[in-house]
Amino acid sequence: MIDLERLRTAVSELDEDTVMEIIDEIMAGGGDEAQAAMDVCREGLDTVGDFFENGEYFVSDLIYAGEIMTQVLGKLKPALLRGSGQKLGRMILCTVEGDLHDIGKNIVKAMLEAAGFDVIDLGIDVSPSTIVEVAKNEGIGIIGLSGVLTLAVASMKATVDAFRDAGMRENTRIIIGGNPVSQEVCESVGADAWAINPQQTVNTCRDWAKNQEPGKI
Ligand code: B12
Repeated sequence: MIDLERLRTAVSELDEDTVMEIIDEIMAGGGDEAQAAMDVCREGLDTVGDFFENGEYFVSDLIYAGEIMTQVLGKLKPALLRGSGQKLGRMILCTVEGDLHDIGKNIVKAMLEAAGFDVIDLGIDVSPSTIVEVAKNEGIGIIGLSGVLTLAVASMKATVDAFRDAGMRENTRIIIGGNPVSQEVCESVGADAWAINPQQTVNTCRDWAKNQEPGKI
C-alpha cells in the first residue's frame, strides 16, 4: 500500500528523493495509484504555494517544485495514458497570455490524450490571436484554456472575446481551468464550462466531441 500522505509531505518539503522513491514504487507496482498520486502532488504544491506566500519559500523553490512535478508527470505518464482506445478528434489546449505555469495543463493534456483526444498543445503565454488563428486554420472547435495566476482570468476573457470578434464563438466550445477558476469566473469570462479536476475536464470535452454536429465544430 502506497503512503500517499508521505508523498504529499515530501512534495511540500521539496524532498525530491522521497518523491521519486514513492513514484517509482507506484510504477513498479503497475501504476494503479498514478491518478491518486497526481492529486496528492497537487495538494503538496498548494502547500508549496502557501509557504511561498508566507515568505518561507522563494521563487527558486517554486522553480524546484516545478522541476520535481515535471519529472513526476514524466514517470507517471505511461500509467495515466492507459487510454480507452477511442478517437475523439482534435482540440486545442494552452496556458493563456501572461501565465507561464504549465504543470496543470500538462496533466490535463495527458488525461485528454488518454481519453482519445489528439491535443494540439500551444504551450504557455499564448495570445488570444494565436489561439483563434490556429482554431481557424485547423478547424478546431474545442478549446481548453489553463491559467493559475489571477491575471489569467483577464486573458481567458480576452480569448473568449477574440473568438466572438472573429465570428467563431457559436461554433466553439471553450473550457477553462486552473487555480483562480470557479463558476463565477466562468460566467464572467463567458466560457462554456470550467473544471479543476482533470477527469471532469475529460468528461465535459468528451460530451462535446460526441454531441457535435458533423462539420460544425
Ligand atoms: C510551481 C509554481 C511556479 C513555477 C511553475 C513551473 C511550471 N512549469 O508550471 C514557476 C517557478 C515558473 C512559477 C512562477 C511564478 N509564480 Co507560481 N506557483 C507555482 C505553484 C507552487 C504550483 C502551481 C502548480 O503547478 N500547481 C499544481 C497543478 C497540478 O495545479 P493546477 O495548475 O491548478 O492544475 C490543476 C487544475 O487547476 C486543473 N487544470 C489546470 N489547467 C487546466 C486547464 C483546463 C482547460 C481545465 C479544464 C482544467 C485545468 O487540472 C490540474 C490538475 O488537477 C503555485 C501554488 C499553487 N497553489 O498553485 C504558485 C503560484 C501559482 N505562483 C504564484 C506566483 C506569484 C508566481 C510568480 C509571479 C512568482 C514571481 N515573483 O516571479 C511567477 C509568475 C510567472 C508567470 N508569469 O507565470 C502565485 C500566484 C498568485 C496569483 N494569485 O496570481 C501562486 C498561487 C503561489 C502563491 N500562493 O503565491 N510558479
